[in-house]
Amino acid sequence: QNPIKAAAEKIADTLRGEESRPQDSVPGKPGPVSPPVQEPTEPVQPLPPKVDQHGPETVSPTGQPTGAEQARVAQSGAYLTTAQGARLYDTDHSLKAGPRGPVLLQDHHLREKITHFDHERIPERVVHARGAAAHGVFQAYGTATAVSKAAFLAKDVETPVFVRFSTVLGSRGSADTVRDTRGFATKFYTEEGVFDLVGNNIPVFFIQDAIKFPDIIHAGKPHPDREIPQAQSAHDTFWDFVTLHTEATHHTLWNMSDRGIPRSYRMMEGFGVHTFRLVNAEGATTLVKFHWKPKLGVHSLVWEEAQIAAGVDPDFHRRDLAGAIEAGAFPQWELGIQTFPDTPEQNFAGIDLLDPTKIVPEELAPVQPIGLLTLNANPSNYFAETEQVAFHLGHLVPGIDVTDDPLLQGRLFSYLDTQLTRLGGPNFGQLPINRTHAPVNDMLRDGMHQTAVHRGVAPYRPNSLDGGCPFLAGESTGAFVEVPAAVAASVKERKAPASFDDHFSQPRLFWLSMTPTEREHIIAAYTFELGKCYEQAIKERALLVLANIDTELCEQVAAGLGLPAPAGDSRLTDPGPSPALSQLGQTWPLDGRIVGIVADANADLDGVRSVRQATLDAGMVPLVIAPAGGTLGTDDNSVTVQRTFATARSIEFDTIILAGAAAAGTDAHGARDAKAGDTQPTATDPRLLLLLNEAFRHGKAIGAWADADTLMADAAIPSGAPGVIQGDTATSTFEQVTQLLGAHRVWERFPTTV
Ligand code: HDD
Repeated sequence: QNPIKAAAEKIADTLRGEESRPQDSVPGKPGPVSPPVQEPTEPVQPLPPKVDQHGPETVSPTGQPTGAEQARVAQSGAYLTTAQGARLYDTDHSLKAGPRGPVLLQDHHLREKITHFDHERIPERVVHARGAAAHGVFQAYGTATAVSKAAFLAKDVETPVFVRFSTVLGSRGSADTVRDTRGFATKFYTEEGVFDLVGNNIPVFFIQDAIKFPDIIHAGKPHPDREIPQAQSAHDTFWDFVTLHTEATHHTLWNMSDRGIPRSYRMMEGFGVHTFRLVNAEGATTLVKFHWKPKLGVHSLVWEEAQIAAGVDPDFHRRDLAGAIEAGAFPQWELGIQTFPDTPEQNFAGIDLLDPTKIVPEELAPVQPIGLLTLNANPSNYFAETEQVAFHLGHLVPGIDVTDDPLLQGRLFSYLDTQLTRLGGPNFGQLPINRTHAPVNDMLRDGMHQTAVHRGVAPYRPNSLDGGCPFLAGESTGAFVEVPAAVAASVKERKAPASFDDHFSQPRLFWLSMTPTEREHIIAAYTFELGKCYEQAIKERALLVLANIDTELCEQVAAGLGLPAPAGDSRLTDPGPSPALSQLGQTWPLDGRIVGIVADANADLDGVRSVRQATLDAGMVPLVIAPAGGTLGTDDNSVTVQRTFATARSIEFDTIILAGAAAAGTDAHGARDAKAGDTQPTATDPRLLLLLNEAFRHGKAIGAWADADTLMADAAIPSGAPGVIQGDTATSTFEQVTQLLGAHRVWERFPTTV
């Protein structure tokens, strides 16, 4: 058989989804994962779509593939065709009058190819333009049935989901690791219709009323004259606004904390932010706040890592999410609710539940778990799924309703409206990623991009010509009926309630809940961001705001800016800490963590192999780093190199382990300096020293199982420093390092200046 034809047929088979998933890799089922965790970036057959990828309509409620319907529609048959299905014999040359002649207008393929290309882009999201997403499954515990009749919350019900994470300010091509809030939007394809939970990784918002949203976003986006800086809050307009509009203080403080620079989307909390209203089968209502709790804990980068990643790997978070899912380390979150009685005051412990700049501390209202989210499949096509997904807070199901939070109310308008421009018309709900899994029988008709072929002659009610169809449902037949919540009789006015006036006591609560290390990071963040502002008046105003949070915070930032600190506010109270707000002090699972193993040809390669295996066994990803690429050791027992001193940067690794002789620093010379026939050891490669020094300063565990004193000293790592392990064997070194990894970083090394 013609080999090209054979290859084409193989690709066609793959596109039809005929390859089978490994039997034991059951997406959505927590527990042992398969295939075993491996380096995410290693190319693995089959060709795309790979086993870790799904299209929107290829996943059953349990996450099982149901047949690659989408791939079939978009790509069926082995031959390249026009959009009309005519097979093509050449796509490399335009039709010309002779080989050197002018191009002929009649070349339909040329015109179709170029025209389609010219229109490939759609407007990016006005906010949250940069994002990454994954498919998954939500498995309800049944613990919410007392407060909500939503069918997908009933015990053991499994619901397919699509989750999109994002940054707020940057453009679609901006870096992942900038200091910003992260979006956490979840689409539940329930049997009663789509439910969207459109939240953030920060539980409070900058503003209390949606009418201020254009103001905060205009202030945060790049300056309108030069369009700089990209994806940053460290500039005058942002700080101008948030210091004049002090209801932004709480959210800004969270942004300046480690929450503004997450280590991974997999290690972020998510919050519905607003208070929602749940309704149970008896019609009783409860006010709730939604929380996503990551199984891997809440972890952050340090600022220097975030900055390095923005240059070295701008796709850091996107790559991490896709890589973990591809490797079988499926990220998981528990969905939880804080519940509050639905009283006319809509107030809990003195906190106005309609004010989206306030949290209710978990110590006052514990988060009760109601289900488990597992992300188990990467999208097959970024544009079709991640870019075209359209979330909306008005996508509700019976059992979940909104409240009068003025921020939420404005959002209910904005999300539908924005899709009309972004997705080009009112039929975006028909896009595969947005389609509900419930039966649809609407009377919406026509419009741009209508792909449904509606039948009947009477798209109106009442009608007799279509036999009265479709019929109206009642509550007993699953209708979504708004909760008849009372509205206090009042007059029309543009005002906020007095209970929205307190802008500082919760920022102070947050500050007082931080450990010294976290406080140090906050001080450094404010000092950096305000240091990037030009206008003195803005810096001075920011210090006045900080004086209302905490005197020490204000004084330290003032010292960094070289400005006098305004007098502390004598009215500062002590609300007491909420320990749940701190990210430190616990031990977390290690799934998907990256272990860098530095080795060279003279290293203890048996030890390297055993550390690699132990890393895999622990559900982590080992990456061997060597002076140059290729393999180390003899052909039949070699170790593959995944990173070289040129491609490895410390940000990628959660720990660095130095193998045997490499640790001595005598032979780990760079490929750059090495020459064939070198017998004498050359000086240690400066890139290795940088790797170690950065890993040290960023609080990462470092291990070695040969005498590494000289190398550590050269890398400016003090002798006896915490978290630097000198082991006897590969195994004991690995074990000691692993002990440290559970705490995420070696916190004893902080505070530092990063
Ligand atoms: Fe918003 C997108 C989260 C307030 C207007 N928002 C968007 C996304 C997230 C949030 C996660 C990205 C969804 C995706 O991945 O497609 N937004 C929030 C949260 C808010 C919030 C947690 C406050 C609690 N948003 C907010 C307000 C307005 C908007 C007050 C307007 C008045 N948001 C939008 C939008 C976007 C959006 C312009 C842009 C793209 C889109 O909706 O689909 O409509």
